[in-house]
Amino acid sequence: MNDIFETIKTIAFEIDHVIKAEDVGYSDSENSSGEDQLKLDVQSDLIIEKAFADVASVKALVSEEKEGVLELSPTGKYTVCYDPLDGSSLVDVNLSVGSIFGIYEGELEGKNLVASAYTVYGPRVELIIATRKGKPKVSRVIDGKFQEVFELTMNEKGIFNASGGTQQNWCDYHKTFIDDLFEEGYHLRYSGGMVPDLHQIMVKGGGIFSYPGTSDKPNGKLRQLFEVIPFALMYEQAGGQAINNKGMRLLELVPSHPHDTSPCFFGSNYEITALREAYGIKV
Ligand code: AFP
Repeated sequence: MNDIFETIKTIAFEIDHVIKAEDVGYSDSENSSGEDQLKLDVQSDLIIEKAFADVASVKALVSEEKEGVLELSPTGKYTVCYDPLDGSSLVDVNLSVGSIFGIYEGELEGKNLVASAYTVYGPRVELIIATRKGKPKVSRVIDGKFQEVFELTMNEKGIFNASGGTQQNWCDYHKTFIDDLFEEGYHLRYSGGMVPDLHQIMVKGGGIFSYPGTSDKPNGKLRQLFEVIPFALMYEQAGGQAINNKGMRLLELVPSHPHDTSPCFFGSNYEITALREAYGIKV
């Protein structure tokens, strides 16, 4: 998989350059989830598609920005599912954004995710890689190249509480769960970008990020293949947990369509235990 990780590093430099140099306006198109695409989404998608075109181990690509599967090398072993520029609507306000990659071997489902990676384009450019072995590794661009700086390890309990979705559309027990954490002294942290929000919780040692099912979006907003499952591997390997609203590990999800979403909760052990209680999930 090293060729894939090296390609992701090249992609990170290119997308970072485009974010800094290019127009942040809307393109004329929508993505497969019906959302308006920014020019940056389209450009980032093209950069990734071109970069993987000649990587022999990549059998196919599935992009959050496109419908369907793009077949590449017939002898390749892996399918790379990616969100080219998650949180792109935050670029105009100059907040951090990121790219997310899930590397699957076999059918596109959680148990076949062999590795995941995400890039953070912020004040610094960082790349985090998780495999099924060991802690996720954080590399940072120093002197023009990625250098490993530390490993992600989550504490048993954190201090941050981040929940997505419109509060008026939360169900009562989600609202109670979130309010109770604030009553306990948790700090609100929510930028509206999945990458920086989940990254912050892991780097600072713990807490919880929720994107619940809501009355307007019963299956949440975040996509299983490109966002939810890749981050589930990160959290589990860092010593945390990642489950859905029924208590199922997100790494066991089986999407029936590439763009399926799922309610999702990523956190340290203490907060996920509290979530199970609040949601009435039996262990
Ligand atoms: P954009 O790519 O449209 O900026 O959406 C970002 C995102 O998919 C994810 O990065 C956030 O966690 C989530 O949406 C925020 O959604 P809410 O605004 O509904 O909380």
